[in-house]
Amino acid sequence: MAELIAVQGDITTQRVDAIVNAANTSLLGGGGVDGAIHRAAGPELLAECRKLGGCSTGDAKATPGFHLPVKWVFHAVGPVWQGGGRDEDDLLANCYKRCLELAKTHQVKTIAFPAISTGVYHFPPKRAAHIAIDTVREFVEKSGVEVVRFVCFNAETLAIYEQFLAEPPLKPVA
Ligand code: AR6
Repeated sequence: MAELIAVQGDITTQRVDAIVNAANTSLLGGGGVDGAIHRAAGPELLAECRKLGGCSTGDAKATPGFHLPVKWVFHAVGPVWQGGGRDEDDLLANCYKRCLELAKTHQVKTIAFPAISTGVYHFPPKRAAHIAIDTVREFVEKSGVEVVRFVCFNAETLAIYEQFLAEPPLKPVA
């Protein structure tokens, strides 16, 4: 059984095989997690991202971690919250699913996720945490990932994740 844990901290200092970036469709950097990851990885990351030709919302693409203490960065593009009627839930879930598929491809055993879309994209944090945890629970075993770390930037987000992780899964875990 994979271990799912929540911690408070900065995703750029996590020592895991892969960290996930909350990117935008250009994949050319931004603020928040994206800015922090690009600063810590160095300019090689932007050069590599330029080769990827952008990324659709709900999808994710992999690059090396360069100066980060990780082998991989999975750049996921979460949806901008527009009230919930624009397929935002499914697009957010797909980010987590795609990252676990990339983890399988690259034989990643430990991965850290930020709370995708809950910053400047304004996805409601509790709703986003439920989707993150449910989706990871659904796909983690087939991905081969052994440890999933949800990295929360503040104590409020950590409290939400800790509460939801303590609840039994809605769907039985395969
Ligand atoms: N480590 C972990 N979590 C962080 C960090 C960090 N270093 N910095 C911020 N957070 P956001 P989004 C939290 O805005 O909503 C960028 O400009 C933050 O508190 O980074 O998906 C991209 O280029 C929040 O809970 O991502 C896109 O244009 C969460 O990470 C856009 O923002 C996500 O906040 C993506 O917006």
